[in-house]
Order: sequence, then C-alpha cells, then structure tokens
Amino acid sequence: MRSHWISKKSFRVGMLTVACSLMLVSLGYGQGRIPTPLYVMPSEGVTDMNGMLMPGNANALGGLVQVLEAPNGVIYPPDPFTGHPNATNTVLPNGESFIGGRISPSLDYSGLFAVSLHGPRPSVDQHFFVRVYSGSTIEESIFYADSEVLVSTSDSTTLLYADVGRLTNIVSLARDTDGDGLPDWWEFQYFGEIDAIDDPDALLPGHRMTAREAYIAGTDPTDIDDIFMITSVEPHFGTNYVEYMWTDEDTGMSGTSRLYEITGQVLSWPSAEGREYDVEYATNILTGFSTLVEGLPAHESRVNTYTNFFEEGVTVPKFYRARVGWPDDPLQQTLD
Ligand SMILES: [Ca+2]
Ligand SMILES: [Ca+2]
Repeated sequence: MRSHWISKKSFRVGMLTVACSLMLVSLGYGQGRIPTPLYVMPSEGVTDMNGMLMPGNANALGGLVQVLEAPNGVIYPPDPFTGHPNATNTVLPNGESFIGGRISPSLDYSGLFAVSLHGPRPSVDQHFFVRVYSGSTIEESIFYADSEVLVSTSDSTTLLYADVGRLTNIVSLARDTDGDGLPDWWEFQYFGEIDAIDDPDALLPGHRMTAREAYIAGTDPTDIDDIFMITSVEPHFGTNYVEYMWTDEDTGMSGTSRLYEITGQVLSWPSAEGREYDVEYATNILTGFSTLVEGLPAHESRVNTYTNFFEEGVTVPKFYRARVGWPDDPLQQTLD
C-alpha cells in the first residue's frame, strides 16, 4: 500500500504541473484506479456586459469562475441582493477559480479560462454548470453569466466545454451603493462607474429625460433619441363610410372613393419589459387630464398601442399623455 500511495502522490504532482501549463492532456487516463481531473473550459470566449472579450488567459479569466452543481439540471439565478448562488447550486469541490493576472502577468483578451477539478470530481450523470462573474469576488461583481447545464458522462472524461457567452446584469439588480435609486449595474452599464450619476433627477446631457426617468422607463439614457413618449396618434377607421364619385378635370379620369368614419385614435409608444402604462387625455390642457386606461402591460414587441374609441357626442381629445411605472423595480421603495 505504501508504494501505491507514493506513486499516487507523484502522479498528482504531475497533474498539477499539467494544470498550470494547461496542456489539456490526461496523464492519468488508462491507469485505471486513479481518477482523472476534470477540466471545464469554454470553446468560445466569454464576453463582458459590453460584448467585449474578457481579459484572461488560458489559465484564468479576469473574473471569478465557479463550477456549480445543478440538481435535476436546474440553474437558479444568483441572489439579487448578495450575488451569491442559490443554496441548491452549491460550488463543487475545487470548483472556484480566480487566478487572472496572478499566474500570468500577460493577460490576453481571449475570454478563455479553464477550471480544473482535482480529486472529488462530478460523478457520472451529475448535472453542473459554470458561472462567470465580472469581478474577482462575488462582492465586487455586478454582472454574471451562466453556461448551459453540463453532465459528467464518465469518470474518464477529462475535458468538458461549457460555453458561457455574455455577462448580464441580473446579479445585484437591487444593489445601489450610492443610494440614489439607480442600481449599481445600471450606472455601470451606461456610464462606466457604479456611482457615475451625481443627480439622478437632472436632465441627462443633451437629453430630454433624467437618469431616473430613463431607468424607470427602461430606455437607453445614452441615446438622446430613445425617449419615453407617445410617438404617433393615428385615426382609427370604423366600418361606416360615405361613398362619393369624383372626376379629375385635368386628366378626365373619374372613379369612386369611400370616406370611412373615424371612430377613434390609435396611440403608440415604445415600451420596455416589466413596465406598465397609463394613458390620459384632455380636451383642454388647462382643465387637466383624465384617465383612459391604467396598468397596460408592456407588449413583447416593445411597442404598445392603445385605441381610444370615441363615444357618441363626446368631444374628441386634443391631448394625450402616457405614464410609465415599474411595479417590480427592486429599488422602487427609494423612488419618489
Ligand atoms: Ca446608484
Ligand atoms: Ca449615482
């Protein structure tokens, strides 16, 4: 037994060397009684929230990488307040890696990494996945991305690919370090710093909306043309019509046309996921607006329409306005 133990130890040292140089060759394969390590790496680079390949090298990505268990193949998003994994998605033994910049001073921008699981490795048929964070710790991270679910198919599998893709801002949706009602991910995504906006209620430069309005409305605060407003008011035609004959005296052409009754007006505006809309009207802007409809959910096409059907004898509205609310805004408790 003793000699066996020594040979196993020397083998493990050999494996560590392989892991560091990242030559993904299984020296242990074929020796039978010694399980091979499992390497998990993407075949395509991980991109950050801006779509840029993340800094890294073959050993590590410039961010925390975790290999997590996915019981029954289920991946839960991280806790929106802490960023930590759901309790059912436990980190596998040795399944955490942040070595970007420490092992190799020469980071490239390949977005590639590898996590090697030595010793305890996923058993056959175990479901797991890879999660990448934007920072070197969960606490520093406000973006993350998950791979699809992987299944360990045999004890001798040495390499599994887990394509991760692009980081999203779901982690820390509710984290607001400077307490201004704009979550960290939002300030970071659009302005590059988690506390970039000093006054969320001031008009954005060159823009007709404030940062808070853009956040609630789900518009892009860096695009001065992305404005929450009613963008069109079109007539709605009924089925009644007047038919009339016409003659063009210049050309001599003649024909019959129909003039349909206008029975309402169709309003449309850009909408964003999770938002709700109220529509109000006024016939005289000085006497105030009245509600037409409340709580319209955003349409999946990202354009909402509402038809205001005229009632008999009612003065046609001259003014419309829409209001937007975000019932599920994680920060709504801090908004006015
Ligand atoms: Ca903030
Ligand atoms: Ca701020």
